[in-house]
Amino acid sequence: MKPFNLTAAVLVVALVAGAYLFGARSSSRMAALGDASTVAQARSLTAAEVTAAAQTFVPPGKRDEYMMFASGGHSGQVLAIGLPSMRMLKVIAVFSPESWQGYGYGADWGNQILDEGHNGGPALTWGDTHHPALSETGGEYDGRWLYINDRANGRIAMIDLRDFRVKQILQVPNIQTSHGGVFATPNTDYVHVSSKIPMVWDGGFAPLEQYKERYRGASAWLAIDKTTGRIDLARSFQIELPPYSQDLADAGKLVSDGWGFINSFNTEMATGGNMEGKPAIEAGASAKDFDFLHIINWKKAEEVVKAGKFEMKNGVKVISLKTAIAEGILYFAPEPRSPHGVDVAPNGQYIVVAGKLDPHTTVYSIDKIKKAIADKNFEGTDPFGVPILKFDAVVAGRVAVGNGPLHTQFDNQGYAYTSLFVESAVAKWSLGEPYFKGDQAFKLVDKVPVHYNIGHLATAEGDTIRPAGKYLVALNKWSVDRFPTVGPLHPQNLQLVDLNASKMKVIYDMPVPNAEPHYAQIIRMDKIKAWDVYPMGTDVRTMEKSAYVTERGKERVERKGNTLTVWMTAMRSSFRPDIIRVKKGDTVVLHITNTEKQKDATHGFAIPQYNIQMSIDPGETVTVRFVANKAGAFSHYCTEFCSALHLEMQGWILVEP
Ligand code: CUK
Ligand code: CUA
Repeated sequence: MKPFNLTAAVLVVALVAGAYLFGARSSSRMAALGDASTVAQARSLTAAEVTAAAQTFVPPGKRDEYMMFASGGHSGQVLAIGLPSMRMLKVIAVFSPESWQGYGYGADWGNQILDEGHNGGPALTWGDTHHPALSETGGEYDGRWLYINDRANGRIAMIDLRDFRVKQILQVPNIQTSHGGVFATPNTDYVHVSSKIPMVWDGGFAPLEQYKERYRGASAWLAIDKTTGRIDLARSFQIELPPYSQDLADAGKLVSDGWGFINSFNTEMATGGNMEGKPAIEAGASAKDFDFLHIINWKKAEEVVKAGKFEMKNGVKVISLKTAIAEGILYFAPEPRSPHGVDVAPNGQYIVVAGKLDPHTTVYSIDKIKKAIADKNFEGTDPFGVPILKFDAVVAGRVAVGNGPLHTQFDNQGYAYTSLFVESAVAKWSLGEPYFKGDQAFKLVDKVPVHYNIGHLATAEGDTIRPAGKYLVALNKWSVDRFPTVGPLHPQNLQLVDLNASKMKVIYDMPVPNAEPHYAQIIRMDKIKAWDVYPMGTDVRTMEKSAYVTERGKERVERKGNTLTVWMTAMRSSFRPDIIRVKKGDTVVLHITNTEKQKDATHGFAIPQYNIQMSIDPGETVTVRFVANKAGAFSHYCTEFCSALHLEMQGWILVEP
């Protein structure tokens, strides 16, 4: 875009538009336009750019209207980002150690939470977060919990939004790598995740020649404790699936409440072997014209489990494929080859599937699906006996959106927005009735280029029954030329797209320097009710009062045999006690309570020689346990710059030989 000389009139229009957004139309604010005009000219900003700046700028001291939770890909973390400013508010440590938050460096009785999700191999110190899901009440985000899957493993983590910290990591049985989900059902009865690559369930090895017989996928319905947000594996269940690559998934809502939908690809069951005279998986998996949309009646599955028609497999109730078919829990619908995203529209009626090798979105209707099931309108079964609904009987519409459609989101006007990976664009199109009728339905209405190679996209409150419209964020995989070169590994590019006008407009580029965000959800900021200070003595693992809280003045040291236990406090600007004397070989247990009641008064506690680093927030009680197997006079210190005398907040661990 060529910069042009701004006239005052253009600027007024731009700034009024911007100021209106923030509800600030007072004449005192408008009085400074002379300066703004000078700045815009000096920086060669176009009128459109000035408008975009006014739309996205959140003045110092003011707050964003929305919070976006974006996954962090193989950084293993979750990002919290303010909208519309696109300012990064927090990196939430989830599957990878993070030293600022003291996550994975000895806190919580020795990284108890991080270590929860073992997969049977060595301790896992990274993950690949893909799909965050906010908890919902009545089909709307309630701001209580956030769930996220680990695509690298069958793990799922729960983050409590009272303190933005992980409370639970669960290795879901029978799932080696997870992708389908996480999604929450409309009242967070369950969160769902399904396998991506099938695995041998009986824990053992099976040659790939036995792929069809021995390998299986799983759809996991993980029951949520309504007071803690924790996953209760005992009340959870799984449904056995054929060894296809189950891909993304979404929950039904309103008319489709009680149903879940999972895409699949590689229904060819290709296993690769491109140096063994067989096609590579990418070719083998794209041979057929159709794969299968998995349609799961989870309410019925719940009843079947109650009736005892399940087997225990590796600690979880499993409905076998045979039972799922016999009980009418699982149906397939053909979907154009190699689909990726499946997304349920706000009214629950439409289920949108986008296939990367097909330039259309395919829109299924739950009414039609239910009717086809009732009428037994099947075109046959798959090799495992799962009934396949007739394509024409369940499809409401198809929309030619462009090349490489992946994921779809929705606004409050009956429009859908589909990411076009190959085309590097977002397509806006209309849904069918009751939103749009006749030839106005299922029509492409707008397209905006994004930079570049968009994966997911997210709209404000986009997965709820009441999306807000307003903003869309394009999560782009490549940034190519958008930012200064920082070496070959470029940042990802998140772009804010304005949905307030009929034409979509990119208004902000946000380089993401530490992660590959896949999916994101955007929640209204006023729904987040996070704490500034913990109730005194909180154990963050349980959010309850720790048995090891120490009041100021009640600090003490106890020795039992080879174990030295210290009840410590941290307050500006000292630890009490500040000297800890042990013998080489002792087990040292430190219970440290940050007795501050002041916002921001976080202390750190580090013993570098033992690779220990903790972050102790105001009111928090944390425990670290280590064996003092190295003799020496080691200095410990507070890592958080907490006060004018922060540098003095230090002491000794004296390990006598
Ligand atoms: S996947 Cu990453 S762009 Cu895991 Cu949701 Cu589509
Ligand atoms: Cu406490 Cu620095």
